[in-house]
Amino acid sequence: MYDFKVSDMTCGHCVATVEKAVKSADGSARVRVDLGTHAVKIESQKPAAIFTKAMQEAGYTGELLG
Ligand SMILES: [Cu+2]
Repeated sequence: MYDFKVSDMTCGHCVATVEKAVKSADGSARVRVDLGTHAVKIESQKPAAIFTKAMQEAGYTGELLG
């Protein structure tokens, strides 16, 4: 489980874009987004770096908290 904070995710459209980016990096990842706290929790066997990169490419700054 990776805990990301995506501070520049501000609306439902951002949530959809971030979710899509996560799924494009790992199609079997499970992702839960809380817009209020800018939290993006990802369950995946793949390394966290691929999600950081995918979010960056989608235009968002994903900060890995743990
Ligand atoms: Cu938005």
